[in-house]
Amino acid sequence: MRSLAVIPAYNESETIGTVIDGTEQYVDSVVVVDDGSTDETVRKARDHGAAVLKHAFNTGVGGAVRTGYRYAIEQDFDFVVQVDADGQHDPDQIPRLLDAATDADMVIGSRYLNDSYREYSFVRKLGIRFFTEMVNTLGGVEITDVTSGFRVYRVSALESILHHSDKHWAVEQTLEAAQRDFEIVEVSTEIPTRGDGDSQFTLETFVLYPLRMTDVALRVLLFR
Ligand SMILES: Nc1nc2c(ncn2[C@@H]2O[C@H](COP(=O)(O)OP(=O)(O)OP(=O)(O)O)[C@@H](O)[C@H]2O)c(=O)[nH]1
Ligand SMILES: [Mg+2]
Repeated sequence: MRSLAVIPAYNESETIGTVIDGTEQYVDSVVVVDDGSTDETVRKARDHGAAVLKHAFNTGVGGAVRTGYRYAIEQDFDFVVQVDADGQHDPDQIPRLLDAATDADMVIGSRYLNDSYREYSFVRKLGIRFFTEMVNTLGGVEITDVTSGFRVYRVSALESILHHSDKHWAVEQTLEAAQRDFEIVEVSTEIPTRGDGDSQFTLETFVLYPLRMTDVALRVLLFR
């Protein structure tokens, strides 16, 4: 069984090295998907021994992880471990996620199965709860943290759920998996709030979030 860590990264030069160092011990290969960074992210990733796939311009987290999934499919890996480059995901939890993947197609590291969700802002928590409920209701599953990016996938399952959205990938992908009756399990992982760098959540993202999510849900339900 070969595992590949996919690390989406956009201007994360402060943290990328530590994340790679922590991750590589638990997987067979590490690929950083550089999403058009303008800082030292690519050089640091290479210095720390990761393979780097570069987007010519910034696409958003969804676009970055999709590039990583395609690479995993092309290179015949069995499992993908998805880890953020900003240091919010503790690589030492990877073995627990991989263990859970023995009997599952998708493993989500949930901050709602411990107290770490409490650190997030009210609006952020509201968003997470809303979209988690949406996926649970529409997909007939019972998960607690649909927007978590700390995940493991069975690559054979990934092929049929490749999301289309560049920004709000998690809802689309998880709903698709739920509708196909893929086995989705969650593992409790502490996910502290971001330390360094800029978040994908800008004011614009917050305002457009509900519209984009509704769009994504309709697309999955009606057209896929
Ligand atoms: N901000 C941002 N991150 C990106 C982008 N493309 C890839 N990423 C990477 O995707 C991962 C998740 O992005 P984050 O901004 O940390 O999203 P988040 O963890 O949901 O939000 P925070 O809790 O505010 O950090 C990080 O490793 C980013 O470096 C992008 O266009 N914008
Ligand atoms: Mg983050």
